[in-house]
Amino acid sequence: MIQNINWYPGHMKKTRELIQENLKAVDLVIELLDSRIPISSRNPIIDELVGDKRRIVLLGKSDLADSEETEKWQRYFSRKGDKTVAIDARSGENINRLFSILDDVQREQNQLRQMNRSIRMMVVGVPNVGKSSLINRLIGKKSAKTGDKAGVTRGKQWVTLKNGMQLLDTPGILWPKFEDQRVGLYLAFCGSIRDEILDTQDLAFELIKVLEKRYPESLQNRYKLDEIQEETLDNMEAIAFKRGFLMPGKRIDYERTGRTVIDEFRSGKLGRITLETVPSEGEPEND
Ligand SMILES: Nc1nc2c(ncn2[C@@H]2O[C@H](COP(=O)(O)OP(=O)(O)OP(=O)(O)O)[C@@H](O)[C@H]2O)c(=O)[nH]1
Ligand SMILES: [Mg+2]
Repeated sequence: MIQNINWYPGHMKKTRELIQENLKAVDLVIELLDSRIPISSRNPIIDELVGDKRRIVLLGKSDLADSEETEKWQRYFSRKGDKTVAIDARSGENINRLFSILDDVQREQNQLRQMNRSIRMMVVGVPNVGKSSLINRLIGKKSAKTGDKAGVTRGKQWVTLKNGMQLLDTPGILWPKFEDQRVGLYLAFCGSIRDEILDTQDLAFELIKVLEKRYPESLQNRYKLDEIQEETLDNMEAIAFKRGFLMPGKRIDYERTGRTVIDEFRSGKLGRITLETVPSEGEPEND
């Protein structure tokens, strides 16, 4: 049930330890967020973990998000002082922009330290946000694993990026922190929580409810609905009828309807959708 989405305190502790340990070995942290839910996909402990380390904020899966909203988010994070780039690891969009920022950081660091070496970095983010896809993009085809590096804790695997920089090859999974139920829901919508622990029908119901408010026209167009009705259940049933998701006796197949809406949202078939908008006065505007 939706009410029971939860995280395990043990995960959080392990993550914290792992990231803290790995942080010692890097100059820079690449924080990967989901463009559709930049607040919910951001683990609040990251600020504390990263401390004074340089950080680049990436708005990932930007191809699935509303580009106007993504631009607003970019400005929001830039105002907070972090270099921010919206990327699409599938097409490689803006990866070059990221590389040029990495160059700048390396130049700065080398000037500061009066040295000349490649910067080292790690990628952190919630499950399924696209960490591995990003890392593969950064590595490109020609790179090779470099194995342990002298002076770095044994066992850590480094990979060399296209531009010669070093990246820790185990992405830091930040287990989501559910400050409220909404955060859990939004992470579930976007696939950061294992579907096995979720109830498809409930989840879809909640997603439709959010879409009714934020993107009614997307729902209406995709499912050819005559209108958006007041009650979410009515809209869900209308979707089922339009798609013919009925069981013997004309009973509605809620499971299949729910699965379809969730899958079509996640794959972008419902259009480019951003669920969380930039907060105006400190608080996220959620619906
Ligand atoms: N549309 C779109 N899909 C993406 C993008 N980046 C990753 N994906 C997809 O998102 C899913 C998860 O990507 P991964 O790179 O495995 O994510 P991860 O963060 O490494 O996931 P975990 O290792 O499970 O934590 C895959 O189906 C990817 O194809 C993107 O920029 N756009
Ligand atoms: Mg991965």
